[in-house]
Amino acid sequence: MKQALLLNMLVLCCTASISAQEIQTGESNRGGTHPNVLFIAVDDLNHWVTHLNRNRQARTPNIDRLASMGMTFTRAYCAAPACEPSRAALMSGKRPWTTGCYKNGDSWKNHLTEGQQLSKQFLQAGYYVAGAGKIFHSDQYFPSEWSEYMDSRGLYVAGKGVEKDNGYHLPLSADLADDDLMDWHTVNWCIDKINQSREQPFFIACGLHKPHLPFAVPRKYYDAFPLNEIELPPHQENDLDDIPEAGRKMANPAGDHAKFLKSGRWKAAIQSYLATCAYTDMNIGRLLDALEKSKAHDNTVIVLWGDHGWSFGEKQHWRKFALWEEPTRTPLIFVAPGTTKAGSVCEHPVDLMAIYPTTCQLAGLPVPAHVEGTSVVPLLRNAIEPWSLAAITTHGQGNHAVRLGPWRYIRYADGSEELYDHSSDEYEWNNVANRAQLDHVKSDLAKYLPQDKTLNQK
Ligand SMILES: [Ca+2]
Ligand SMILES: [Ca+2]
Repeated sequence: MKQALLLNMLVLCCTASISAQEIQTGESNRGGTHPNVLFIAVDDLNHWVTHLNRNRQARTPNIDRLASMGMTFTRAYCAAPACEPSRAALMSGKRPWTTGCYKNGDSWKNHLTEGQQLSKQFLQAGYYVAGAGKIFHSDQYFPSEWSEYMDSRGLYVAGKGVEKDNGYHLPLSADLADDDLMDWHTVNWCIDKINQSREQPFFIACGLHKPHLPFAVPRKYYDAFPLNEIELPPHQENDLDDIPEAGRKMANPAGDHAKFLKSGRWKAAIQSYLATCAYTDMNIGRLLDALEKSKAHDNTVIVLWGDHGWSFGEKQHWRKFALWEEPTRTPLIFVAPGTTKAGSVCEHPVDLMAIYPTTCQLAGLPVPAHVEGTSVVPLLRNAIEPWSLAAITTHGQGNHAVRLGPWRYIRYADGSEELYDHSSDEYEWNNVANRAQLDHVKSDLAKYLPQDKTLNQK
């Protein structure tokens, strides 16, 4: 095993100028070149975590604990507001407009090149690379890109006895135990891998399925959020009036929103999401506790991300699948011993394309040429480092949002636009795209969109 590692590392040295003397194992390496990596992917976790202050009802002490160990990004955005394209972009390092994987159903394996994904980069460098749960859409993966992957047969993604499309609340007739959900076992499996003794450093990817629908978790998590205390998110009933047709179509007010107004269960849905996030937070806490007790505790880079945001009736929109702040923003936390300071906060907008190159750089690995994102290691060292890169989100061919400084600029495939100024409008209620004096802002932000004009049209 050691020989294979050294051989891999020597091959790597030719391209990355890493000397063989620098190769150390995950257990003994303190602040060395190749730390372990704990990579935590959370499905459908929006910015309702306590430390981001978007929703004061949120209770996520363990995610907040992780944030306090390193740097949290307060303005982190997905590359695409849906599971499949978001994860395909993040893990491949290539944007939707490069791969053509734009939406759920665009079978990601047909759009990516086997051998290019982030985990493979660590495998090639001699790491032990383990995956569990949902890293890519539908828990699929290329077996050649992992040392091993958790066998999830017999486990219940939605919860034992819960229908996959059960929706927004635990059925009144049912109850669940913590271990009736797959995430419990995913975390157990990852803890086992953290504690196994081996010569190489590890890259362990823990893909949690919650808080994705159905919002069904053990009843005790609901008890922490009494329904009569639940508050609706800030919203305006006429918010869509200044939004172009393409945006109103994405909002789809006649869909989920009309149903919730009719059923009167808007607050119940929010209660259920908060409860489901609390279950997820509990699992993340177990993972962190195990890491802290392990030999890897002081030499492990931790990255946590959600694959996109979630709307709860803002703009009469529900779920992801749109280009505004709520469906695109997600937690992003890096803990990197020797690089990040405990409790640091970065307010520059960044997108999740940064994860591939940043994780490689923190681990002392080369960043492959195909990777389109930019490493945020300079920001991890200094949160107020000048930063001129924008965060970009794409939803279907030709529809993009650009986030830079206080601005969000949306341009749809038909050329229609929205512009929001977060310095005075953090909920994006006032579309100022038609103000002539802001034309220069729109044209500055449009420069970040694909230069090939066919990619900006449908
Ligand atoms: Ca998702
Ligand atoms: Ca509006």
